[in-house]
Amino acid sequence: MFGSTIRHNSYIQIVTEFSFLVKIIFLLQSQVNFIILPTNYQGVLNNLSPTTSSPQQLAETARRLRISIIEMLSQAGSGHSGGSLSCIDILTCLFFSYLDHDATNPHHEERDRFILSKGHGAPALYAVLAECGYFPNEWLSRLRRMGAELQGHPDMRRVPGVEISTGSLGQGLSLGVGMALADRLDSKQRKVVVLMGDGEQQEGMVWEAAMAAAHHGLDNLIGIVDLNGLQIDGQVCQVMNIAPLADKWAGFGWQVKEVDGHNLEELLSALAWCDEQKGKPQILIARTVKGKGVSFMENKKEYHGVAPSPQERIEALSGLGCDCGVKSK
Ligand SMILES: Cc1ncc(C[n+]2csc(CCOP(=O)(O)OP(=O)(O)O)c2C)c(N)n1
Ligand SMILES: [Mg+2]
Repeated sequence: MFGSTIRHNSYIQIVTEFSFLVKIIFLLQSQVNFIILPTNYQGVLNNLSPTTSSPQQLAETARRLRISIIEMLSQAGSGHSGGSLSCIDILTCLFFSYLDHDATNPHHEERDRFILSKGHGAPALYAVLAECGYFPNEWLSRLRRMGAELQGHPDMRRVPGVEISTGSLGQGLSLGVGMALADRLDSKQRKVVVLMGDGEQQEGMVWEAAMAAAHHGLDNLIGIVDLNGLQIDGQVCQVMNIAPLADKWAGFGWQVKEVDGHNLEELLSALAWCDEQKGKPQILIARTVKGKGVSFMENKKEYHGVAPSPQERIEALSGLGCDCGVKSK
C-alpha cells in the first residue's frame, strides 16, 4: 500500500513535470516565430507619420498601411491578405477623412461608428487604428499570437476603436441598423458605416437588415460593399451570383452609388454624396481588386486566407516601394 502511494506520487510528479515541459515548449515555439522572422518591422512602423486628408496624402497613407498589413501578416505567418488589401483604400478614406472619431477617447459620445462586417479583413482595420493612435504599434507584431490583443478577427472587448466583434459574416449590417436606430431615438447626428464583402452578400441576414433599414428610413446608415469579385472558394459569380447588385440594393429601397474602390477622390466624393441623401440609407458598391497593391496577390483566390512567405514578403514590400527588412533577411 505504501509502495503504491509512492508510485502514485511519482506518476503525479512525472505528469506535472511533463505538462510543465509542454508549456515551456509551447511558449518557446511562439517566441521562435518572433525571433527568426527576418524583419525590422518596428522600425518601419515608427516611420509612419501623421496624415491629413488630400487624396495624394491619403494615397501615401494607404501605401504605408499596405506595408503594415504585409508586415503584420508575414510576422503572424497566417491571416487574410487579399481582402485586407482590397479594402484598405476605403478604410483610409473613412478614418483619415470622413468619420468623426477620436483615438484618445474611443468611446466619445458623439463619434461616428465603423463596423467591419467582413471581420476577416481585421489586419486592415488594425493597421488603420494603430496609425490613428488607438493602440501602440507593438501590438501589430503580435497579431494572432495566443493571448495577444489583436486576434484574427476583431474583438471589441480588447481593442480600442473596434466597435463590434465580427467574423461571422452577414451580421454587421444588422448591428449597424440597431446602432442607427438607437442614434435616431437619442437624437444623435452620428453616422454608422458598415463594410461588407461581396461574398458576404450571399448571407440572408444582410437582406433582412437591408429591408429594415429602408423601412425605417435610416439615412444615417451607410453600407459599403468591397466588390472584389472573389470569395474563399473562387469567383463570387460562380459560387452564387449576386448580380445585379446595384439593382438589388435599389430594389430594397437604398440610395445606390457605384465607385472605384481604389480611387480616393471618387471615394471621398461618394462619401460626401452620402451626406446629402435624405430619408434613405445609402450603399456604395466599391469595385476593388482582391490583393490590390501586391502584384502576385492581385485577383488570386489563393491569397484569400494566406500570409506572404518570407520571400514573398520581400517581393511585396519592394513592390510597395519599401526595401525595409530586405537587408535583414
Ligand atoms: C457565416 C460565415 N460563414 C463562413 C465564413 C468563412 N469565411 C471567411 S471569409 C469568407 C469569404 C468571404 O468572401 P468576401 O465576403 O467576398 O470577402 P473578401 O473577398 O473581401 O475577403 C468565408 C466564407 C465566415 N467567416 N462566416
Ligand atoms: Mg470578395
